[in-house]
Amino acid sequence: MIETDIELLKGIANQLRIHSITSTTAAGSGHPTSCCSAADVVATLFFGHMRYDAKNPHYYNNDRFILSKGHAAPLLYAAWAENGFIPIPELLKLRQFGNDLEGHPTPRLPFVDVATGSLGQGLSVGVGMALAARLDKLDYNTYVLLGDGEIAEGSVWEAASLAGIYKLNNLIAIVDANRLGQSQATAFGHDIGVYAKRFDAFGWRVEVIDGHDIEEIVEVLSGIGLDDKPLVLVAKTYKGAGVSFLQDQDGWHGKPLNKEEAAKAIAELQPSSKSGIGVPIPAPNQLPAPSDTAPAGYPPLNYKLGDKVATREAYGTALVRIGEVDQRVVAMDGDTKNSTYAEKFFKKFPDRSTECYIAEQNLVGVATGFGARGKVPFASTFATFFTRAADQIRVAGISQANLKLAGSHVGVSIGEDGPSQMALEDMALMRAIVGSVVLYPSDAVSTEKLVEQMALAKGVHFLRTSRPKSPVIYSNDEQFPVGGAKVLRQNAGDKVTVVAAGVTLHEALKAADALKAEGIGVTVIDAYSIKPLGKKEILAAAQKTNNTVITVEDHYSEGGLGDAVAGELSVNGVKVHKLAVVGMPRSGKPEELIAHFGIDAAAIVKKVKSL
Ligand SMILES: Cc1ncc(C[n+]2csc(CCOP(=O)(O)OP(=O)(O)O)c2C)c(N)n1
Ligand SMILES: [Mg+2]
Repeated sequence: MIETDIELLKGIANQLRIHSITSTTAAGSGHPTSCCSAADVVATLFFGHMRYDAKNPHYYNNDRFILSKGHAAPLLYAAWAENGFIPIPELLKLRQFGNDLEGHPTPRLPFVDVATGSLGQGLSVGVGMALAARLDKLDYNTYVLLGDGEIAEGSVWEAASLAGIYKLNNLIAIVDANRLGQSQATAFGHDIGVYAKRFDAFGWRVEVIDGHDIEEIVEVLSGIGLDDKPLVLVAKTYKGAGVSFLQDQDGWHGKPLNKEEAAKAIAELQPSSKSGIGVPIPAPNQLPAPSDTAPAGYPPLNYKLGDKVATREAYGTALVRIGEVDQRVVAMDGDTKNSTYAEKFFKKFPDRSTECYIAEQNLVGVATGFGARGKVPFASTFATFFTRAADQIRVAGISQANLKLAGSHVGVSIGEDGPSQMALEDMALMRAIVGSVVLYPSDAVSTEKLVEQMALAKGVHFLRTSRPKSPVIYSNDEQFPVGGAKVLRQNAGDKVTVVAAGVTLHEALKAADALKAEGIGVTVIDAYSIKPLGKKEILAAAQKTNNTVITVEDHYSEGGLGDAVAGELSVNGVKVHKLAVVGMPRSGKPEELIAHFGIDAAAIVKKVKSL
């Protein structure tokens, strides 16, 4: 037990304020006043309360800290400088090109687990981390610092709800209730009882405190884990606290001080500032490390050619098969697990499964949190509902998160449920995510093999699965390297190359058979890897068919397979004719709909003939 020195913490808080001001003044931009309001909380957490190895931010049993209000990045950097991790002069390189002290935190920095700054996402990640700690029987806590303006985001309440449901008493939220947002006061200003009531209703233990009273902060933090609820500190603070001409003033959000103002502010803070260097930081407990090794291999597949299996079902089967040999694999779903078939995993491995209920932004954030703790998280729902979490997925890309998304029920081929359930924009979204991999299998074998690779590789992966059953067309030992494509039909004299994936691949094969009977040869390619695209295979085939390609996809014509092929191969002179869903979809039988939208075998035959 390290004795708490209140005066020292007050001094460190002022030192953090000074760094926040000097670094943003040097950068000429940033959010010094947002740092000042939270400085007392951060000083208390980092210099005596949190248990962590400041030399090894990745240590698996370190307490985690998520700066959900990421614009206060200079404050976070100041804490990691005062604890000795960052050389203090480095702080003056804030926001400079080539320096990792970016405007908002990113995991380029070893003490940042996930990128923040798109407000409203940190608490979801914290829920994932708190669940991971529980699963791994580790005793680290997860602390999430939020702004009062920030908690207007619905995703915050999705996370708050799940934390309450799962009684995450290893999760601590701190709301920096400084009354102000960016352009004006928050809706509730300093009427912070409103926040207290809300968190209480979501199943949290609530402590309303003076966020500048270190004694009080220390006191309430000592109550962590005493009951079975997550804890929130609703901290009444002042934006710009500690500097007379900034404190509680509107109009200072996101503004650095000029040199004279900075000097004036520092003159006020300096006399009572203290260095954190050398202040003892409580060590984390030494507990057994969680399993972090990838399996040497996977149990074999056992499909028969022609078996009718939906790719969504093969996904569930695959998850169980890889989960058997890989303890890192965890699954979560948004109350669709009987449709996505994640329920197979949920039944087999309940401890490694998290029902996130119907809250897709939080679903993705929770998965990102698990990924940041070394798990291989597979999150599933209807593909179209992942588009609700577009921003979380985008930020996962920036975080270089290890995130596996499986979206089912894609395209018009879901049939009767109608347009609101059909994913027709998902490939466009997922392809645009930085560093993403987009996979679109057409049969059970390719699905299973692609899920294996998703588990083994790092990064954001999206698997697009279909509702209808389709025949197994590959043998159990076929390999599907990411970035490849399969040439399924090819003969000398073929007139055109048809590139398809998922349900339309089967239509392309039917079309090829029909055309063959009429003496017209076409090459058929399975583009199971949409990003990276199997460019080499497609180009080689196209060059043998007069550089003419037809793409067929159960997706809108914008941003999907056709655009991927055209975008990659136009420089090679390949002409791409797109068959895709155009116009407003509606309910109907899958066969009716793929015929109506011109992506079935008959439409392919017609297009080939027209060329
Ligand atoms: C999702 C999202 N919307 C808008 C912004 C722009 N923005 C950055 S900070 C901010 C105000 C935040 O207010 P608050 O959460 O109270 O933080 P404070 O600076 O007061 O601590 C806004 C609107 C953002 N970063 N993310
Ligand atoms: Mg605020």
